[in-house]
Amino acid sequence: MVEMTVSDAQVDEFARLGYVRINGLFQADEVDLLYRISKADRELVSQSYGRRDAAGQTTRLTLRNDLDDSTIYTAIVRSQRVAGAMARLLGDEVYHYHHKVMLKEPRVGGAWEWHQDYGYWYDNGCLYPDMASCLIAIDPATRENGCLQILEGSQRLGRINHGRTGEQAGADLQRVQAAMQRFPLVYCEMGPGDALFFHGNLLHCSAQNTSDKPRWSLICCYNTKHNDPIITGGRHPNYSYLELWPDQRVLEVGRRHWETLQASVPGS
Ligand SMILES: O=C(O)CCC(=O)C(=O)O
Repeated sequence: MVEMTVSDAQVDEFARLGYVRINGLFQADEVDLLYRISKADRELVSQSYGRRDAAGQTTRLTLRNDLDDSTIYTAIVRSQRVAGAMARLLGDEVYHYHHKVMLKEPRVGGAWEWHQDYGYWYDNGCLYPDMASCLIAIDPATRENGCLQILEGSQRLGRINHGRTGEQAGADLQRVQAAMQRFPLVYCEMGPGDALFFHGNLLHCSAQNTSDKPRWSLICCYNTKHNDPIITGGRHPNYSYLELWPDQRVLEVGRRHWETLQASVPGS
């Protein structure tokens, strides 16, 4: 069982490059459960909604501000491996800001335009950009199925203004183009269970999925305790203590979640 702690070198890398990638953060049996559960979870799909990109193509996601302790998603959000690592990277206690499953479907899955997450989290009353996400691949993510793209080190630009691009918030394109000449573009091709921790000001996007393979991922987003939003009633929650769970809970909770899903299948 992996008891993950982030090294000083990784903390330094996160500060310099705006991201840290940890391959195999979730082991085969854990990610296999996450895969089976998410693909069989009819509620997840029925609660999903679409966001149109600039070209009019739609990509879907299911976003949750709340934690349901009987689900594998929550066990991952609460895990030392993700939340504990995130606290180390951001240098403070973190709380759950939201999590989402991105459902980029074959052939139809639209793009996510260039943006910074803090570009719009700012509007929720967060004073500091001390916020970050951890993307965990459920399906293999490749250039063909529209893997995440990042501009390495671009978090150093600070927050860029965002406007509407399709139904999404996109960063000012003149600045994105200038940033593209200054920071290396990295295609984050990932295998199931690989994780990418990335800073709220890191410029990122993903292309349309023109392949015949889905690209689903779980993204867990955290805010720091010192950055409790200055307004209440925003799109995502204000600070509340996040209880962290030992890493083995992912398998324990995941197995129970899978059994519950199977028991709910008509005719089972
Ligand atoms: O996973 C993707 O394709 C993009 C996700 C993203 O940009 C985000 O969640 O901010």
